[in-house]
Formats: sequence, structure tokens, C-alpha cells
Amino acid sequence: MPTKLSRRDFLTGSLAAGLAPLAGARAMDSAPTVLRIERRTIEVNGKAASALCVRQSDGTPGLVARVSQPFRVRLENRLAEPSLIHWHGLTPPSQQDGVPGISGPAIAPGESADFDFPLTFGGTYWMHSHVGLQEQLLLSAPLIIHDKGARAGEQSVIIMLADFSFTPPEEIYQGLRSGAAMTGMSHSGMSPAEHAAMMAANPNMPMPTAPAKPDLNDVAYDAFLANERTLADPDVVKVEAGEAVLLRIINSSSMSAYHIDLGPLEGELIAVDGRRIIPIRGRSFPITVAQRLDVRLRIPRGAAAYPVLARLEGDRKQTGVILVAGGGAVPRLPELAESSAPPLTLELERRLRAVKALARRKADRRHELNLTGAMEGYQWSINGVEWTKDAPPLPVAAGERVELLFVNKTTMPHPMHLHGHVFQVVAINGSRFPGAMRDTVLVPPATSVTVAFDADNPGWWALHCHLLYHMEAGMFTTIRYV
Ligand SMILES: [Cu+2]
Repeated sequence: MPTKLSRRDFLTGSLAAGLAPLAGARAMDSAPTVLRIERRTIEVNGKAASALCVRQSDGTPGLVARVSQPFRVRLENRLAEPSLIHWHGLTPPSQQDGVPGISGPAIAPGESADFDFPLTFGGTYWMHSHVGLQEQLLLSAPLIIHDKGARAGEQSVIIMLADFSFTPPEEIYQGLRSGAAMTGMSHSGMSPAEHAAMMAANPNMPMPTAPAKPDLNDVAYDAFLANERTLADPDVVKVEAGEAVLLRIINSSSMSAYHIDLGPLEGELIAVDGRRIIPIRGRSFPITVAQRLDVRLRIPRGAAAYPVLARLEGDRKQTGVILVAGGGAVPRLPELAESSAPPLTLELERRLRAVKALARRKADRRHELNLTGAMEGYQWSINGVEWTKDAPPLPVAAGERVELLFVNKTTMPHPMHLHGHVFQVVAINGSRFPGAMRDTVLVPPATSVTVAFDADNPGWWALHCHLLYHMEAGMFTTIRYV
């Protein structure tokens, strides 16, 4: 969230207010799972890098839970700075949503906070920091909730996508704000800092002319990761020939959207953002920032390897994992595809149909949210307002059916995310259809998307673009009701 919050929002000392009390009162219950927010060193392109993580004491990243059990977690902050984790896609009481300054304070260094709420649905979710730019340092992890719908014995393969830079996120952001990484220049291979230096040296250098196509990928990343590896040394997952596999694909990238490319295999998309859809078969599926895709594959008989690629939109860069059955040879795949992948569209979104849709009902209230901004100065806003804590929340009343109309007035796509609720996509450019249930929807440039939700979880909730630096710049607002 925007760091315009004052330091006073980061309370120090005891447990974060408003969270569940300690376990003493429920000795009969199971102990909470401890998740630690920690700093660690990873290796990318053969170079060491400092990153963050949220993992269990045995090193397992994130959490696998069951729909029949409560979500009971003790979150320990082992960083030297405040931190907090948002449970993306879950619908906890608002004080446990993990957004500092809105749901509650961040956790001070060395302190912990407890979370305890019922899990009422299963699916593929994720967790990530909502503090400053920590998410760019890979402070995210899978959050899988098993439900009765899962097929017994089916192998599930988590594929976590991320964009990675050796440049510190604050420097990336400053580069964007100072116009150093303007669109059209992001493919030069220079880091924003290098760009800033070059621009300072050549203040009269002409800016490139704006492309007619959408503005994409305005951060020049050093690597695109799938399960923290690049295609130079990919994650190789053993699968059983002749058996089904469920891919749980999570796009934890800060700024990057992809086409999932199954190669020769045809898959069945069975859920988006953790929620079941009427299955759709295909070999390629789009995934924007913060979304998830559940894709069921049938591995053919015989020994072979099957790459699952994520191709960066508007670019030749790609990442991915390799599924290997029966001792098949692992192929070496290039990190640059032969051709650029196209920008994401809503062509698939239009065809998605929820298995469990919202009840048919007329909207009680509509809010129009113009997604506004300018590349100059990297300004991003909603209805022309860059969010501050003083910005009034959108009015909503408990029990209402609410519709949000997102109108993208900019040349960049914006993945819009609502906290604490699941919405249904109900219109694209004014043409209505009963679409998928989601928590994050892509709004491409010059496009409008309408989503509907039931105001059934009172509190103060974030509603924002999930591109990290757009959110930081102020493309963020809230809804609030009691
Ligand atoms: Cu955005």
C-alpha cells in the first residue's frame, strides 16, 4: 500500500490490536501454524541476492490448509523493519486482512501477531506483504486450501511466478517517478538507475514517441522466476505417466503478466482465483498480476518431458517449470522465445462462467471508478485522486449488492483487486454476462469492466491496482461499512 502512511501507523510493542487473542483460552484447539517473515539469500542468474520470505519453521514456504479447519496462524516478524502479510483472496474479519493502517498495524521487528478465522471455501490463494515495496523482494508464498472437491490422490504442482530485479525496489520506484524508465525504453536492458544516470547526463535527449499499442512492462527486470528459478536451471517436477496433474499457478509478480503455455498438452482450466468455473480446454491461458489459474492436465503414457511456460506479455522473455514423466530427458529451453507474446486480452474472461455464481439480483448501488494517471511523473490514481489516508472510502451498506464499474482511461492495463470479498465479473465494455467469481480482474487500456459483489463482510477494505508501483503511486482506494 502507499507509504504515505505516517510512522505512527506502525505501532511497536505488543501484539497487533484487533487480532485474535492468544491461545490460552482454547487449550483444546490445535496449536497455530507458525509463519516467519525472514530475510534470506537466493541465487538468480548465478548471482547472490538478498530477498525476503514467509515460511514455516521447517522451511516450507506458505501454508496448505483445509476448508474444514480454522485458519490459525502465528505470524512472526524476524525482519529489522515492520512487516505484515495479506491473505490474498481469503475473506477474514477485516482486522485480520493484513493491510497496515487499514486492517491494523504492521508487526514491529521481533514481534508476532495471531490470526484465527474460519475457512469457508477451498482453492488456490497466496499470501504477500502489503507493506511498502516488500512484495518485490519476493515476500510472498502459496496459500492452498484443500476442499472436498479435490480429487483424492491427484498430484498438485504449484507454479509460483515472480519478476526479479537486482535493483532495490525503492530505486526502481524512484526511477519510475523521475521518468527514467519511460515506456518504450524499458527494453534497452538498462536498469532504471542506469537510465536515471543516463538521463541526468543527457537532459536534452528526445523521449521516444509513444507506441500505439498498450504500454507494458515499464520495469526492466533482470529475471522472471517460476518457483524461484529461471529456465537456465528450471524447477523439474516428477509426474506420473498416464495420470492427472493439477497445476496451481500463482502470479506473485509485482508488475508482470503472462500467457501460460502448455506446449503440446491440452489442459482444462477448472478454477480462476481459487473459484471453480465451468471447465475450459486449451493450451494457453492468460494470467495477470495476483491472479491464479488451476489447470488440470492428463500426462500422456510413456517417458517424456512437458514444459509449462509463462510467456511475458508484449515481450519475448519466458520462464517456466518442466514436468517429467518416466525418466524423460529434460530439454534446455531458451529464456527468449522466437517471437513476442501478445498483450493480455479479455477474450478468455468473456467465456468464463462460475460454477457457483452470485444469486441473481439487481444492484443496490453502483460506483464508477475511473482508472486514471499519466506516465509523466508516474502518477496513478482512481477518479483522479492519488490515495492518502484522508481519502474518503467509497460508501457501501451491509447487505447491499454492489457493482463496481472500472473504466481504464490510461494506456496501461490495471489488475484491480478487492479485499475481503469475492466478486463476479458481470460486464465488459457494457456487454453483460454471468462471468467468473474472482478477487482480481484485468482492466485493459480503453476498456471497462463491471464486477458485482455482496457487501457481506463489514469493515474497512482495500481496493487497488495490483501493479505494485501503481499502488504505491496511489491507484488505491477503500470501501468501508459496518
Ligand atoms: Cu495499475
